[in-house]
Amino acid sequence: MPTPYPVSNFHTENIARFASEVATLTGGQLQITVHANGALYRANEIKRAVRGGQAQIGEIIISGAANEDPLFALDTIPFLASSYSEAQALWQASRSKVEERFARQGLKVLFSVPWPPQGIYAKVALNSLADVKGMKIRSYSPTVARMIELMGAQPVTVQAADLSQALATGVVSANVTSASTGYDAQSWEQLSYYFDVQAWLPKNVVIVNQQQFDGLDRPNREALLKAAAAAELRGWKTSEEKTQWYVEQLKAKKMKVLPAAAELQKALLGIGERMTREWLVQAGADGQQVYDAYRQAVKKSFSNACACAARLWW
Ligand code: PCA
Repeated sequence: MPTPYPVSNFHTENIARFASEVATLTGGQLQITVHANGALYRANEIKRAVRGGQAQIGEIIISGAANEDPLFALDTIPFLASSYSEAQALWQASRSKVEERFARQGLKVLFSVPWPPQGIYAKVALNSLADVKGMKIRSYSPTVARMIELMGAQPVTVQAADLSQALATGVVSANVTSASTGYDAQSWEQLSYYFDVQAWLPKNVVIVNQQQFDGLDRPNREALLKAAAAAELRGWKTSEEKTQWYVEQLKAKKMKVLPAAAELQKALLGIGERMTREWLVQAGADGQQVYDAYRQAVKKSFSNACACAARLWW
């Protein structure tokens, strides 16, 4: 089972526990060997390896495949879902369509877990888009790259496993990610600021090759699904619980953790609005259906007190 992130990351820890539960539930018949940190397949190769059956199961970030289908881009649209409860509502609204898109590629989704909210790391204070103009900013997906372009900066795709090196060698001077990956990459060694923008919560999925899954006997299939359901619940809980801890670690390393300055925030919200509109055009009727279901769910459950108050276009 190839996975992209370090052994000590909470996603990987969750997956290690999933693997051990599968072994227990199947009485040792089904053994999953986790190869973390892009060591077996690089982050951007894992999906193809699972499709081709070179690896039976793997972990990917959904938005890494955003160029293949707009449904894979939904959870990286800035400010569409920027809290855990909104991210959960978005997942409930989109899950069946996302699963169907993976199914078309012969992949079965076992479970999905979000990253903590995404912010911007930089060497210098960022107050407005003028401060990022032309800056080389690290991206991990086509949607993130699009946002960086709209910010007037230059996106450079760097996988998490290569992030520390890219920062150390000056390939990029800023980064878009969570407090979690910022911590894993020891960002304080090169970067001084973390703007805790809380722009979106991208999700990873654990996918299994459908044919390989179908080849398992029934008790083993059921064990896999049972462990997967538990891993999803546990993963969402841990992600949310650990967010503050990660932010505290950045502060302890003397990073300046700040909200985005008002002018920058306004510009980013405008980019979110534009990217939402662009997405709706690309995603067609299916996209509109998911979007409407999500909006309705958010309006119903959070009414006045929601983070979506910032979304002036709603
Ligand atoms: N960490 C991953 C994806 C999003 C996140 O928080 C990364 O930066 O590659």
